[in-house]
Amino acid sequence: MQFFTSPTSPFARKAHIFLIETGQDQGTEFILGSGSPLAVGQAPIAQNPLGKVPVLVTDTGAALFDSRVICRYLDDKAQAGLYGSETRLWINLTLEAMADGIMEAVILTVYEARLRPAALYFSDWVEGQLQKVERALDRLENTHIGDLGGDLSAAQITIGAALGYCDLRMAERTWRKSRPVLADWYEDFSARPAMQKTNPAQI
Ligand SMILES: N[C@@H](CCC(=O)N[C@@H](CS)C(=O)NCC(=O)O)C(=O)O
Repeated sequence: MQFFTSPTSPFARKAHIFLIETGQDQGTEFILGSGSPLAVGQAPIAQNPLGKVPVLVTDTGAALFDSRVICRYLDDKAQAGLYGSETRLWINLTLEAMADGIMEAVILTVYEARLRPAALYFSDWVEGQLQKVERALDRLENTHIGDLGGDLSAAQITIGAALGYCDLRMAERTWRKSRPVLADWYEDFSARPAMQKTNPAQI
């Protein structure tokens, strides 16, 4: 398989953790490729016309995106059961959607600061994106810690990748301060070798 990735992309990190945790990283070719809406750069546009990473090209040549499709594929291929069934399935999918939403909101603030001309920087809009993140983190702290327990799951991996991205891009918001239970959970989860190996601070 080929995996198009970028070291700082939280979506790519999520899929990379799935690759490692399902034992499919060995033998997979990792190809760096990222761009932005303003400059395609090394983005894998031949494989994904949207120009986004991650993309997984399977052994039969199918280009899979986005990260949710890739993660489901890897789970299915390895029969890893990371999504579970019945009630667990819907919890895992919902928490994956919440994690993706956190990542999307933070990325939008990064693009706003990096790509938009300074004179057009829209601070209220940025704050609105960060409020989405704050609300989602509160929901995790107050409602979903129980859902993050037990055997390794898609919910754990995706929330782990999202919290890692909060540390990378919005550290000044000190998300741990009012969320001690989530912070403890994340500290434990971060010790997993797959989290360590994909930590953007160490790549
Ligand atoms: N929904 C997509 C989001 C992927 C995404 O936004 N990737 C970013 C990097 S974190 C990207 O490649 N952006 C380039 C662009 O928007 O042109 C997924 O889950 O994979």
